[in-house]
Amino acid sequence: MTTFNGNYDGKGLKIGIVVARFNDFLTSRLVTGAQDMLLQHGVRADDIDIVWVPGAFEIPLMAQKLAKSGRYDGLITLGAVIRGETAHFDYICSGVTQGVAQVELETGVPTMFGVLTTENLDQAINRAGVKSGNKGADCALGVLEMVSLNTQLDQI
Ligand code: INI
Repeated sequence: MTTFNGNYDGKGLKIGIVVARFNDFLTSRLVTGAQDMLLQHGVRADDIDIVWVPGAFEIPLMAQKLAKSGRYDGLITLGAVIRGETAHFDYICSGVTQGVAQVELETGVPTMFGVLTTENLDQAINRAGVKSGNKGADCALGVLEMVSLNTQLDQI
C-alpha cells in the first residue's frame, strides 16, 4: 500500500495569484496573507506574480491564461463577493466557482479557490485575517500541498 501526502516546500516553485479589485480593502488582505505564507515556505518573491482583475467574475479568464502559459506550478484565486451588496450574488458566485474549477480540471494546474462568498461584510472581514484566519494564507498552504501531490503523482 502506498500513501501520498503533499508537503509545503515552496522552494523553486512559481505561483500566480489572480485577485479581484472589487472590495479591495478585503482582497488586498487576502493577497498579503497568501504572499506572507508563500514566502515563509520558501517561495522567492520574484516567483510570485499577481494579476489584478476588476471583479470576481473576471478571475477565471486570467486564471486560465496563466494556467495555459505553462509557467506556473500552481495558482491562487482571491476575491470577495458579499450577498448584501448585489442582486447578482448567485450569478457571480456560480460563474467564478465553476470557472475556476474548469480551469483547474482542464489545465491540470493546481488552482486554489480563495474567493470569499459571504452573507455579510462581517463574515468577509473575519475571513480576511481577523477572527477566522486568512483565506489567502489558507490557499497558499493549499497550493503548496497540491503542487507537491501533483508532482509526486506525475512521477508514478
Ligand atoms: N465583484 C466582486 O468581486 N464582489 C462583489 O461583491 C461584487 N458585487 O457585489 O457586485 C462584484 N461585482 C462585479 C463583478 O465581479 C464583475 O466585475 C462585473 O459584473 C463585470 O463583469
